[in-house]
Amino acid sequence: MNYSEAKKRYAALGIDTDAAMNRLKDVPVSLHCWQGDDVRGFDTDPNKPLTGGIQTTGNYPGRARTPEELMADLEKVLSLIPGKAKMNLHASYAIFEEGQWADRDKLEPKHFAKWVEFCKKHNCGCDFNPTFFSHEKCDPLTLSSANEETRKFWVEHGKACVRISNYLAEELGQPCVMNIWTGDGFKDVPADRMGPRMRYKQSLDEILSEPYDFRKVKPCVESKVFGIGVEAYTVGSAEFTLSYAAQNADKCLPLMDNGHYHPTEVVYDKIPALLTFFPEIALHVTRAIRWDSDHVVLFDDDTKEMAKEIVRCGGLDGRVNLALDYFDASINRIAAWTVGFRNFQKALLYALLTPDFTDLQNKGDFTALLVLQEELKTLPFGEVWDEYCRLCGAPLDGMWLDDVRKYEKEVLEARR
Ligand code: RNT
Ligand code: ZN
Repeated sequence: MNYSEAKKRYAALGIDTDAAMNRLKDVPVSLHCWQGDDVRGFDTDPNKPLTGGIQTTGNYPGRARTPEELMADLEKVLSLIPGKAKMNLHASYAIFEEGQWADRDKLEPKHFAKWVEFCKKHNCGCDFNPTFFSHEKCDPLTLSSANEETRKFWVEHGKACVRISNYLAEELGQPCVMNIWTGDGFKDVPADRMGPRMRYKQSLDEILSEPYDFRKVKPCVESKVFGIGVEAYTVGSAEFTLSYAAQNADKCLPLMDNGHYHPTEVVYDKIPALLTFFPEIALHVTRAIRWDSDHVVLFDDDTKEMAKEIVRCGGLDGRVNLALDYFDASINRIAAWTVGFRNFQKALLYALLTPDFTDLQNKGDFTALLVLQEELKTLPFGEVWDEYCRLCGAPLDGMWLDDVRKYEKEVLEARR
């Protein structure tokens, strides 16, 4: 089997493989900078604990410790992936000139100038995230804190991030998706569940009162069910963030992370549910094992089904903002980034190669629907994937791991 034979097999089902590849190659998918340094950032002591209920586990050698190292690693990843990457930064990745450190409420666009340079060099846009965790002003709450001074500090951080997102969008000529996620919540049964939510709502209103053009800066609110050490109560629950986004649909989007729901809930089913009401939504693609463990994204059924819904619901036409969100510190971080990005590309390509069986469903021919859906699984997808990698000038499967090993020997091992 080669590509031209595979192309015929798909053509027999009415699928144009060339069109699918050409469609996918320009769809931006955000590459999260935080896989490279275990979510530590540069603006505070990198050895402080990661808070907010998220956790990286493992101590594989060679994590990036400086902006230069992180950019070098990202560059390596960019050379190994097909498709169109967009950068995704957290505010904690601000880059300060000697003696110019600023706290999170005082961050400015200039602290991201080096990242803009990096994105321009690689011809990519940039998404952004305020960092409401791993900081001494988490009490542990941030935007929902009962301490007015603390709450204000974090609101100012959010506003600063709107200005930075605007700068990124202007400089790079692409919209900047700015995701608001806080780990605010409690380990044990709270006395007051409503108060923190009322304050979170007020804080969001205050942050979004900072002027911005919603076509350029796209604030999102990400929900969560629970986190480590925050097991009993999460302020930004699913109902809370979804209601907020629905009530403020002219200025923010809902963001769903597929690690943030109860284990039998599936985000792929929520995609069309939200798109019925929201013109635009955002996703964090991750893999949860038993909890929001943020394992590397696989080419698995969950990811494939998400990609299918994104494609089927017109998500690639700007209705669904796509971002990866995982962090594994137990394996080579470059390989983790690369394989996860490639897997999501595979899932999207696979979805674009899936015939539209809506007619069978509407006719009630569930027998044919089941049979045909199953038979798709053994089509020569690998040939089309290889061709897509060639089209994008990216290495084929089997051809990049040695390169990562070489980089590990030459660059990562020197980081001791
Ligand atoms: C945490 C959320 C959030 C973070 C990143 C670092 O559970 O998924 O999106 O992973 O902002
Ligand atoms: Zn997330």
